[in-house]
Amino acid sequence: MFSSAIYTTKNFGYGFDSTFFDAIFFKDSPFDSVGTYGATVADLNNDGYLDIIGCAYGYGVVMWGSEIGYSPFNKHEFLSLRDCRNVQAYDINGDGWMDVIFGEKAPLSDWRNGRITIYFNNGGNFSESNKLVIPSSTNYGILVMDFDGDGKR
Ligand SMILES: [Ca+2]
Ligand SMILES: [Ca+2]
Repeated sequence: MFSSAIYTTKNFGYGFDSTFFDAIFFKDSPFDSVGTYGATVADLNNDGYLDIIGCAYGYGVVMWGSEIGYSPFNKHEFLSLRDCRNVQAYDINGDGWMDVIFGEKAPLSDWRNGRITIYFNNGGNFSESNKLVIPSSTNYGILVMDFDGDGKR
């Protein structure tokens, strides 16, 4: 029995995605939603079903989409993230597989010690040995774009 639930809200044209999620419960208790921060959607394993990537309780989670929707038993967790606050999906290295970029909050005792962690997508799989960690201050939002117009982000 799942108590996981996903609520969608239509975006009326002033946001980035045609659909965004205003609340996502990643775990078995509805109270866990208090730990959920940023979330986005992308088809990470190129199977035609949108996957949900989010920050829940400080770590990152991918909920794999499938023909039956989403299940708390069909997910990938990024447990080494420190205090994940936001996430974006973008194909950083241009290999046709969406990579995920997490923004992590710095501890209160050291506000300069936040991080941005990029997990590179290896054929729909993510691993701790295939990531890039960029030091940062606390970041609550990430925007990936082509700043210099060379076709690379
Ligand atoms: Ca998918
Ligand atoms: Ca990629």
